Amino acid sequence: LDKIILAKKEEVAAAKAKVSTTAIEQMPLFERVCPSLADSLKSHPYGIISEFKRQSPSKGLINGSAKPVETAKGYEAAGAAAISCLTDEPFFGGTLADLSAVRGAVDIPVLRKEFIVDEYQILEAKGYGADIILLIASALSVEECHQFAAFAKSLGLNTLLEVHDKEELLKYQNEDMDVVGVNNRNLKTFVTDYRQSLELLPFFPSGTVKISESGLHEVSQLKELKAAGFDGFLIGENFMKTENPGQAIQDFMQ
Ligand code: IGP
Repeated sequence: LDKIILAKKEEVAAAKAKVSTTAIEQMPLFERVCPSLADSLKSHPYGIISEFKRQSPSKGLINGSAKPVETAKGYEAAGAAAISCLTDEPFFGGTLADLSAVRGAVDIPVLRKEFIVDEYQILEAKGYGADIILLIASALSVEECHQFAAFAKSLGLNTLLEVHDKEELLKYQNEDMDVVGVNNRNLKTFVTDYRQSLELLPFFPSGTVKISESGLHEVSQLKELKAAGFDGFLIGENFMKTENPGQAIQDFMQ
């Protein structure tokens, strides 16, 4: 993660030198009103945020031929509550062009899946059509996290806070976070275990909209987590590893 964050800071500095914040604020999508992620999770079966992900550091190439528009349309048609789109290129093979393509293809909320280290990326998220940003507790100080969430709120964006353990949950959670996600992937070992979500459950303040992220591949896991109190799920690889991710989520939810 440290390596990714360092690289990201350089990437953002280069992007800033190329495109001014004023230019981003003038993008046509910048003025949009973003739908609520929490509402969408509640009004869709299982509350699945399905992810467009070509590759990852832990799995390597997952899908070399998937197209963002077709995948996003397939996800929405199957009943996904939201779509997560990776925009990190060096590690995940995603781009801001993917985000624009996904935005143009669907009406459900879209998450810019990115390592946010600077407010500039939050402006970009809005300009390229995202409704939600991700803030990763492990990658940010508590102050940064709160500052970024407040900034996102001022733009009308939803914030998804990602935590890995009880310490992060208790330290980083605040009223500007719309949804909190437990990432079941251990960042040191890359091993996923959905029981991590169950373990953190008692430590959520009541009323928190919460999701479980990563390593989910069985409907039985979703049923168990849902019964325990989770409002939604972030699922990527299980759908992306197939030739037709839209069909895969449809089959999964049947
Ligand atoms: C999806 P999976 O195991 O279903 O493909 O996981 C999502 O949770 C994962 O891609 C993810 C991620 C992240 C990627 C969760 N947090 C932060 C990049 C950065």
